[in-house]
Amino acid sequence: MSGKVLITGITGQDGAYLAKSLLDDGFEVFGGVRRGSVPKTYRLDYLGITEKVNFTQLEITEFANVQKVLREIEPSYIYNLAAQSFVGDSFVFPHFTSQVNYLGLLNILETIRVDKMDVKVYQASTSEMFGEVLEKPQTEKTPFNPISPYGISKLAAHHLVKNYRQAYDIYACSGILFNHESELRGLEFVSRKITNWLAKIKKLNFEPLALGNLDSIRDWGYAPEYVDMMIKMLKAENPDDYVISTNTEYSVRDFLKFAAAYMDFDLVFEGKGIEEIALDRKTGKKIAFVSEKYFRASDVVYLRGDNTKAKKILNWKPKILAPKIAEKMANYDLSLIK
Ligand code: NAP
Ligand code: G4F
Repeated sequence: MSGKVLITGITGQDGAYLAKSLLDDGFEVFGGVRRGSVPKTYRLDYLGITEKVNFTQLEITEFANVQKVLREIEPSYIYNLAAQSFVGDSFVFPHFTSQVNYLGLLNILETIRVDKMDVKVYQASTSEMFGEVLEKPQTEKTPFNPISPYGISKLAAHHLVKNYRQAYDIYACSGILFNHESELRGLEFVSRKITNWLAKIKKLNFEPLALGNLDSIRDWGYAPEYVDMMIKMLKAENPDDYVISTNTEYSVRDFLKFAAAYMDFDLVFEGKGIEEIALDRKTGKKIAFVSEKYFRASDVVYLRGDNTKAKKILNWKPKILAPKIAEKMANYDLSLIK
């Protein structure tokens, strides 16, 4: 395969893995990067692809900038991954979150419509749109019921994709991706927060880890497997939306136990609610505790995706599940500490 691809959000977890897969497939990859006071290419550096990417300055909330970038590159494919992607922060920055997550996509789709561009668009939708879930497990047909400013902004963008596909015959599709983690996950997300902090307890004798809702359940997959699915979606003849998930469920407490076990901590939990603590059975040392600080104004407490459609139509099957993901991430975070 070949052709020009624009990835917005290339410096993020998924952007980096996606760029690697597309470069391996022979595509010419352009990456949108917004200005910062320090370089942000560490994930691309880790994958050894920084020199292979064509970088372009992109602030997705600026219509004129989006127009300029699309007109200059004339990509055949756009993967819109740019987002304020941290649900917790969306309660603090709801306006900013909708500007990036909704208006950013509108800027792309409007440019395509006005210029009549021949381009396929992938939009990063999310299981957070299911919110307080109305069905278990969730499928492409499950009604949405978001309960965070992030979920609401992403649902608006999801509807925009459907609208531009229907009204203007633009090839645009959404991947409804459930949580996916990796060694390159941001430190603010619970999986990486756990593995990174436990490694510091193990090797540097750090203080215990503070967490929020340990009972929250997620369907965790492995990010490199999920970006391959994004590519399959744009290779398909017709645009469509797909749930991408593992159809398994684990709690935050489970993930903590998996990562702890890999580091040789045998966790035992004591207390209830915000009094709960996790001790290492062997040493009696406190490893983690619950803190009100990490609870959200409203939290999605159950997500599990039915990936039957993706399996059937795109022949995709995830192999790496939460216990293995926790091990891989724990191993990586231990290796970062000399
Ligand atoms: P991430 O690591 O937070 O990366 C987000 C990317 O968006 C970064 O490159 C960031 O750039 C860029 N960005 C943010 N605001 C921007 C703006 N105003 N203009 C241009 N670029 C901007 O997220 P991720 O985990 O890779 O997720 C990728 C996408 O999938 C996101 O849209 C996310 O909402 C969605 N999603 C993720 C998951 C998941 O579990 N990972 C699940 C479902 C959906 P900086 O480096 O400058 O911050
Ligand atoms: O790791 P999280 O912050 O991920 P969340 O909120 O599910 O969002 C991620 O997945 C979405 C797909 O479903 C993406 F769209 C989104 O961009 C992002 O990638 O939190 C997971 C769960 C939540 O219920 C949270 O309340 O873990 C709970 N949690 C408990 N203690 C914590 C903590 N979350 C964080 N970040 N930090 C804690 O200390």
